[in-house]
Amino acid sequence: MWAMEPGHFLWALLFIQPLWLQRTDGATRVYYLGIQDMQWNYAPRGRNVITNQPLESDTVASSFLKSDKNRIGSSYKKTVYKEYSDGSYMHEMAQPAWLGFLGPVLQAEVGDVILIHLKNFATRPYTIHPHGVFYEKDSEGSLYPDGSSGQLKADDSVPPGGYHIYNWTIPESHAPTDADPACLTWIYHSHVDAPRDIATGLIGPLITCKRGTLNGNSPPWRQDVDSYFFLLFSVVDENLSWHIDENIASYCSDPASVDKEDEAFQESNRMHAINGFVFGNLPELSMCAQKRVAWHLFGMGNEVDVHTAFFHGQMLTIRGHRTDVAHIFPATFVTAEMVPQKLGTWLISCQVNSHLQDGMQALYEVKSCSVAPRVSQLTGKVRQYFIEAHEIQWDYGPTGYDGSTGKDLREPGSGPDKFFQKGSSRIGGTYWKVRYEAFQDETFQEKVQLEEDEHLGILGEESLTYEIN
Ligand SMILES: [Cu+2]
Repeated sequence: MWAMEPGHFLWALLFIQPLWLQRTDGATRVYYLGIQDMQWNYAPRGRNVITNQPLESDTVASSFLKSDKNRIGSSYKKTVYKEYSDGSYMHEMAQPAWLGFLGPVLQAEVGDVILIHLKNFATRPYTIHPHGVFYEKDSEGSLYPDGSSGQLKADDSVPPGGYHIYNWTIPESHAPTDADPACLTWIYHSHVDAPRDIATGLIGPLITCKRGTLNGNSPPWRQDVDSYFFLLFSVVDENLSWHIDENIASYCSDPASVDKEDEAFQESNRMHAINGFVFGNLPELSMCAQKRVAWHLFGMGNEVDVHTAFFHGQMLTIRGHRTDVAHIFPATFVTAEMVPQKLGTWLISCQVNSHLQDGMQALYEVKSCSVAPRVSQLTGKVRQYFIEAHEIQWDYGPTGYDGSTGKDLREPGSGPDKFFQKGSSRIGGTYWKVRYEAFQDETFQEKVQLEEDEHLGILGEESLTYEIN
């Protein structure tokens, strides 16, 4: 009978053990993710929640959301990551409604292992590829000619019906630094054809936290904040989706009339979304006043995906600096912290003009949650300003000359003449504008005149500054 010396057996165990087990001192966090097709509605409330208008009376919102003979409307087939309770993939885990079509929140601490059991229930090959964690070639989930083969290639494309286990770790080299917040914002996404896979819906959030941040619950919860949210700002380009033809066939009433190259058709499929919701349809962003809130913000997409996320009414701290606007670019990950001070319903909007108009807005609610409101402890002065909105004619080139060339701004062919030449179909260099002007008191009779404010031009005449004592 075959037998092994006890000492040899231990040595054998050491070598059988997968490498990732030796690199960690933390928890092993196992996730069962299934890739599933689903129908997604970008505006489940059927109206522009921000303007409180039905779609019919909102021409901008309806250009994206109303289906027609050659328009898809608000619903699209997508393919997304879903989380299941175990390897039977029978019981889908509940997700907060505000997460939209994003995949489940993956969380881990420094020293942990993340094991993703990925099963593909969809009809194309997909993968899962992470940012912010350590992986070997068998767990990268990105298809490109990296010279890997065999078992190291299986992660690069999981076919329909296929299954793969991805091993990711968070070693010290990937840990949040002392200057970082407790948890860093990352993402995961499919990377067979990343732009098309992501536009189809395969993207989700991931955080890596300092040791001791997550509690032992299932799912774990950050102990350092009262609530935390994940927001994806993206002009989701459904024209890139693998399902564009099926969506045309399913939702356009006359699919044959669709010209996929038509710019207006393409624009109607660019959904200016936060977590896949447009025009204030994002639900249940609710938090407590005076409690710590973390916002994990990220962008994805194209050159249009330059976003400035403005949180009305509250302040954010990002990288140790106070701000109320977060800057988000494609594949940019921002961790912002907030302690909401003011109760009520507040707006989150991208401040890029066209994005704001085209629906990239959501509402969040700050509740009292039995914490006594903070007593104001202001010790500074009361600074009172009397400001009048005043119509003026503003000349953009009052000297009449180009300061860099000395030429007349209206000289034909000079370059500036296209802005300053006045004609039957040109306005020229002077425009009616409205400017804030400061007055001495509530009679609004005597203007505040400060020589040093001359450089302000069209800006308000007296700058409003506050000093902190
Ligand atoms: Cu934007």
